[in-house]
Amino acid sequence: MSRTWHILGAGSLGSLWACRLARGGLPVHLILRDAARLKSYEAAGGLTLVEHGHSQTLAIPAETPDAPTPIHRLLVACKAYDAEQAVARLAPRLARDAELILLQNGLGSQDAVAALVPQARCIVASSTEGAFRESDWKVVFAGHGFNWLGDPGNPAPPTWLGDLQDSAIPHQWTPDILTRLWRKLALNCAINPLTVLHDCRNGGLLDHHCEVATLCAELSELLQKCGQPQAAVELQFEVERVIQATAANYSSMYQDVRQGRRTEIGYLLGHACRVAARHRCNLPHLQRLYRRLVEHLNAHGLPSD
Ligand code: NAD
Ligand code: KPL
Repeated sequence: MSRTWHILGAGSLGSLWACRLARGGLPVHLILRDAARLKSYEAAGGLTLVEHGHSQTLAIPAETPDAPTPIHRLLVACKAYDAEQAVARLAPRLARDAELILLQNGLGSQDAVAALVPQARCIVASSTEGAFRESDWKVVFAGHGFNWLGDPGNPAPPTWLGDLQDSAIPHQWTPDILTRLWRKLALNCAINPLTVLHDCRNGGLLDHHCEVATLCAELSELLQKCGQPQAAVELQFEVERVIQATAANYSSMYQDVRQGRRTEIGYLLGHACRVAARHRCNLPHLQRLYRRLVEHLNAHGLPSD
C-alpha cells in the first residue's frame, strides 16, 4: 500500500497532480487553506479535471493544515512566494521520514523550504506541463509536457516513482535537476519580462531580436559564473526556438500581469540579479530589465518581490 500523497495547494498544478494520482488508485489528501475553503470544496463535491474536453469529478478527501495526521509525502503546489509560509504551517505534522516534492517554478523558494524542514528530504521538480483553473475546484489540463525530478543533495531516486508511472504522470529522475531549473529560469528571464514590457505575445519578441540576444549573452555569463555551464549551452538558440514554437501564446508572466495576479518575479529575474550581485557579475541589461519590470509592476499596483 502506497503512502498517502498530501497535496498542499489545490490550484492548477496541484489539482492536476491530485486528480491523476487519485485516478491511478493512490491515496490522496488535499490540504486546503482553512475551514472556509474546505467547506466550499465539500460543497462542490470534489475536484474536476477537464482533459481533451472530457470532465471527470473526483471526490478526493480534503483537510485543513491543522488536521492531526502525520504527513509522510507532501507535494507542495503553491506559488513560489507562498511555499515557505505554507510549509511552515505543516512542519509540526511532518514525519521523521517525510519527503517533500517541490513544484515551484524559478529558484530560491526550494532552498527556503529545505532550510525550514532540515529533517525532510526535499525533491525538486521542473515541469513543462500546463494547467489552468476554469473555476474554483475545476482545472483544465491544457498542455501536455514533462516533469523532471531530482534531489540536488542525493542522486538516489525515491521509492515512489512507480506511483507516478501508475498515474500516467510523465516524469524522469535526473541527477542534474539544478541544471534543468537554471535553464528554465534563464528561458523565463529572456522571454517573460520582455513580453510584459512590450505588451506582446511570445512571437512579438521576433521584432526585438537584438534585445533578446543581449539578454541571452548576459544570462549565459551568469550561468557560467554560478557553476551551471551546461544550462548555458546554446541558450540563445533555445530561446529563439521557444519564441517561434510558442509564438501565438502569451507568457505566464504576461497573463499574471494582465489578470492582476502577483508574478513570481522574485524567483526568476529577481533571483538571477541577486545571484549575479553575489558573484560580482556585472550584467547591465539584465539589471535594467529587472528595474523596468519592477517599475511596471508597481505602476500596476502589483507586488515586485
Ligand atoms: P495556482 O495559483 O493555480 O495554485 C496555487 C494554490 O496554492 C492556490 O490554490 C492557493 O490558494 C494555494 N495556496 C497558497 N498558499 C496556501 C496555503 N498556505 N495553504 C494551502 N493552500 C495554499 O498556481 P499554479 O499555477 O498551480 O502554480 C504552482 C507552481 O507551479 C508555481 O510555481 C508555477 O510557476 C508552477 N508551474 C505551474 C504551471 C501551470 O501550468 N499552472 C506549469 C509549470 C509550473
Ligand atoms: O515557460 C514559459 C512561460 O510562459 O512561463 C515559456 C513559454 C517558456 C516562456 O518563457
